[in-house]
Amino acid sequence: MSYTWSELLGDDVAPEDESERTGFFARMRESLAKSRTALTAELASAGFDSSDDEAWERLEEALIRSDVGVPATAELVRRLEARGLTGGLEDALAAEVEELFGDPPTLAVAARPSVILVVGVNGTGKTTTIGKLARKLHEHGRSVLVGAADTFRAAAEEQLEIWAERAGADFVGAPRGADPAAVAFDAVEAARARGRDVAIIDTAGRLHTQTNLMAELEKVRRVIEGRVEGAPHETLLVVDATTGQNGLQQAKLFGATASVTGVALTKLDGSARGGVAIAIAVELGLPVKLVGVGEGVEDLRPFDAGDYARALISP
Ligand SMILES: Nc1nc2c(ncn2[C@@H]2O[C@H](COP(=O)(O)OP(=O)(O)OP(=O)(O)O)[C@@H](O)[C@H]2O)c(=O)[nH]1
Ligand SMILES: [Mg+2]
Repeated sequence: MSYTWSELLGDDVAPEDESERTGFFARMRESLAKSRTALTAELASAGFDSSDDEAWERLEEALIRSDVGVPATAELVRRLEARGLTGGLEDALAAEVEELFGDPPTLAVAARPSVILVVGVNGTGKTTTIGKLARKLHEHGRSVLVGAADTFRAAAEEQLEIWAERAGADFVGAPRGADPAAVAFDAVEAARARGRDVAIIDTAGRLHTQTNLMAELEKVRRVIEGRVEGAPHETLLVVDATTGQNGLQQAKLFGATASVTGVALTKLDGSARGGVAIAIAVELGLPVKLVGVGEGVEDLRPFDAGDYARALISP
């Protein structure tokens, strides 16, 4: 059974639309088809003989080609060898992949207001992910406010405002060119004054190498920290799965400078590099909390390691 929104948010009740879940799993399987083919086709056709060194090498190569990365690949192979393969390779591999992710993720939304800061490189899907998340939080009984601290890109504000409307969320914005930290301040302050449950702060896309923009992000964070105790409760890094190892590199650098608490992995659809989730979890120890498989509101879900492993590996 898939990990539910209620579980991610720490709710007691678990009302969950079954068709939404199975639909998402089907889309995730579809999304990971390219990665899965790269990973399993060769192995399945040749059959896997665990006494054959070349078979192990082929497995390693296939994992690395799917952007699982060298350290996580070595770890998976080590675990598979230790397990002593008796049944099929795919089932064993899927089980080990699931195992690697450890405990299922949670999203810290208990405090009122809880502040979620969303960061990442340009075009990875930050604003879209915020829109989808705001809508889900709303469906789960949370009052939400979104703040457009992306004052850099033309139309960024309108884009978020449209999502806020769809999600039944309050919206706080500012004219283009305004100080992002001032918008973050206003948004968090408004969420507090109005007693909203969750404030989500959108930020402009930036490269981890743009030191001035990283400093700006630091200022946004400091302002949030100063307004609400314990905030930001989450700093979500949005990573575009199609960028593979480059996405991993982003996560490494953002993780180090922006105190990231978790990753939202978007665009698994159309990526042959779906294995990057494993690299992020193993190499960085960062929990993948959300996955996106499309542009629609139902295309974002809590990360479920078992579903992911099956979608990535099982034929
Ligand atoms: N296929 C697919 N497209 C996505 C997904 N998530 C977001 N997108 C699309 O990616 C594009 C960029 O999304 P945005 O949400 O604007 O990205 P952003 O990170 O806010 O971009 P900047 O603010 O410019 O840095 C849009 O066309 C989205 O619809 C996903 O999971 N799958
Ligand atoms: Mg944006």
